Formats: sequence, structure tokens, C-alpha cells
Amino acid sequence: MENSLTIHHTIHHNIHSERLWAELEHLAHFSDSPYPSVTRVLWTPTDMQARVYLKSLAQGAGLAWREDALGNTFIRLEGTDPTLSAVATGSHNDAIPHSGRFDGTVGVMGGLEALRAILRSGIQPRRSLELILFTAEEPTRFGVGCLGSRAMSGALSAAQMREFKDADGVSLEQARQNAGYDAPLEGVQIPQGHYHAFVELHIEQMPSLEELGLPIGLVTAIAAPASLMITLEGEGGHAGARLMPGRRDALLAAAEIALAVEQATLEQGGSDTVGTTGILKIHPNAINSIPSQAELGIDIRDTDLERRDRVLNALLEATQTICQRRNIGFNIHMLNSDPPARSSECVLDAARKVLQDIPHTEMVSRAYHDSLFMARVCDIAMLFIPCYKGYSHRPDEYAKPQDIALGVQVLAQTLLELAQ
Ligand code: HGY
Ligand code: MN
Ligand code: MN
Repeated sequence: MENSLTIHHTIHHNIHSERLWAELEHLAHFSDSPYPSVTRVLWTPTDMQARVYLKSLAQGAGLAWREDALGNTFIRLEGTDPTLSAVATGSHNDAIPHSGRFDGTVGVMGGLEALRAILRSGIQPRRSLELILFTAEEPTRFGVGCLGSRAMSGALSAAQMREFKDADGVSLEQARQNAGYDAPLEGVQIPQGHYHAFVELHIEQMPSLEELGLPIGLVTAIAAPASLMITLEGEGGHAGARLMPGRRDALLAAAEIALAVEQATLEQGGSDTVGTTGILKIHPNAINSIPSQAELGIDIRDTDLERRDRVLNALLEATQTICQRRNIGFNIHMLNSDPPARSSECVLDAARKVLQDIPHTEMVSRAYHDSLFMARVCDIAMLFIPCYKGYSHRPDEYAKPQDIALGVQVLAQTLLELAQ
């Protein structure tokens, strides 16, 4: 196989950066909120439009695609030796409400451009290459993140998925059928060894690369995410007529619990521990009515599993104490509590070989990604590119075209390193 310098130049000349930028901008308009914000929730019309768009681009490049029972989409560049397991890349195109246009999409559209650049370069890898569009990396619709990759890795069973319902009471089963996916859910899981390796390209979603002035981050580990819903039952009543003594105000208990999230994280956690109450709903939510019910959605993460679980336990104890003191009923529903993932040395070494003349640093991802679950079924690593001030999950999320192009270049070369 040609030497890596030749490959570098060949791939570099075959990356169409302007077209990739135009495709990312076009994709950003499949959204339920005004540009530049993006809202693209699982199996909504805008999500389906984005899926059709990606498949049309794959088809235009002469790449075959297929979808599984959840809509995970696999776009394939055939290698010279079909007996070998493929090398994969991929990410997600779904987006939480009012978020940004680069989270996930850089790894999907950039992954497609990497495959197209390899095709255009005429280099034929031994192992086939696959780009995976993972269904629902964001937890928005069914409350659990990485739905597609979680199911592919076997961390989520078909039976568990059949229990899922969204906020409108629509089951996952019904929603996926409405979206045109009716194959058996049991077919989503992939066996160990199905892929030789997996590499994901993603924006950093932290400011370190930009502050260090580095164009690439090589991710060595992904933090351990946990999320839970706490529902509270108090007693409603007339805000004017019901005097203060003996009130059982669900919102005030929720407010104390939200503060307990922060307190447990700061007191029991370390510098890598984060705790957030991202959802707070109250009922009946009327200005002159005492809240009888409240619901909190809480997200706690850490690079250290034991420390994360220590924070989680401190929060659960605080919840019990607060609710006893305020005579409030409570229910805790764990949505997920996943272990961290470590990148594999063999994949990191392939990337390090490509990066030997490119300024870069090795780092941890505090956000989770589909790589967190792909790590359960194959060797993985992630590549980060900088984003403006580390902003993400907000409309002013931004990545520079030249950083995206370099990320695609490094991704394509790393895939080729792994596929020979
Ligand atoms: O929340 C996350 O870490 C990811 O962006 N879904
Ligand atoms: Mn995200
Ligand atoms: Mn993401």
C-alpha cells in the first residue's frame, strides 16, 4: 500500500470542503426551530427529511445503504476482502430542541465525505468501510440517550424498548412503525467482532482545543453518564386561601432537590464531576395554585464511576430527607447509569500514526457519544475538532470549515490505517 505521505496528499486533494460545508448547512434547515438553531427529534418529519437527504447523497456517491429496525443506517464502501469485518465510523443527526447544527452532524456528513474522498482517491481498502447514522443519540423523545447504539451493543433489549413511551404516550413500537421501520427489534443487536474497529468524528463541545490552539483532539475515554427522573406528589390548593402552615408544596421540594444536585456534585464529586437538573415540570402550573406535583430530570456524569455513584447516592439520600421533612411523596426512575468507555490502544495507535505531523492532544470526552456503546462490541476511538468557545447544545454552536475538513482528512486516513 502507498506510503502514508502519498495517502495524505491523495486524500487531502479529494476532500471537497466547500461542498461538505454546503451539505451541512442544507442539513441544518431540516429543523423545527429557526436557523441557526436546530431541533430534530427522533422520527419527526424533519428527522425523516434528514435521513432521506443522507441516503440520497450516499446513493449519489454510488454507496449502498441499508437500515435496521430502529432506522440505524449503514452506508458501505466495499473492501477488496469481503471475508474481513468492516471498519466503521459514524455519529448522529438528531438534535435536542434549540440546539446547534454541528453536534453529531460533523461525524455523519464528515464520515460520508471521508468515504467519498477515499472513493475518489482510488485507494481500495482491504476491509470494507461503513458509515453509521445512529438513531436517536439524544434522549429527547424516549428519555434514553444513544438509543440506536445502545440497542446495537445489546445494552438495551427489544423487550425493554417495547416498554418505551414518549411524553405523548406514543410507544416506541408505534412511532417506529409510523416512520416505516417494522423489522423485528431483535435484529438490531450486532455481535462482538461484527466490526473490526469504530472511529467517531465529533466537535469537542468543550473549549480546550480552541484555547490550546489545536485542530485535533484524540479521545482516550468517555465519561460515565447517569440520568434519572424524580416525580413528587404534594397537595394542591388555592394560593390565596390556603395558609402557609402545613402546606405540601411539590415545587418547593423540587427546588430543594435541584439545589441538592448541585450540593452533592460539589461536595462529593471532583473537578470532573457534573450534575444538572435539565427538566423541571410542575402541575397545575397556574400562578394562583399551589403546585401539587413536580417532575425533575437530572443528569450526573463523571470520568470516575465510583465517584459518580457516590454523588448519585448522596442525591438519593437528600431526596428522601427533603421529602420526609416536607411530607411529599416521591418516585425515582433511573433512566440510565452507564459505565465510562476507554478507547482501544490499537485504534489510538492508528490515529497517532496519522497525527504524527499534526498538532493534537489526547483528552477525555465529558459528553457521551455513540462510541460509548460501540466500545462494548468493538475497539474504538474518537476524534475531536474545536468548536467556538466549546459551545454546544445551543444555536451559536460553531465549527470552522477548515477544522471540519482537517477532521475529515484525519478520519479518512485513520480508517484506511485500520482497514489495511
Ligand atoms: O448529552 C450528551 O452528552 C450528548 O450530547 N447527547
Ligand atoms: Mn448532543
Ligand atoms: Mn453528539
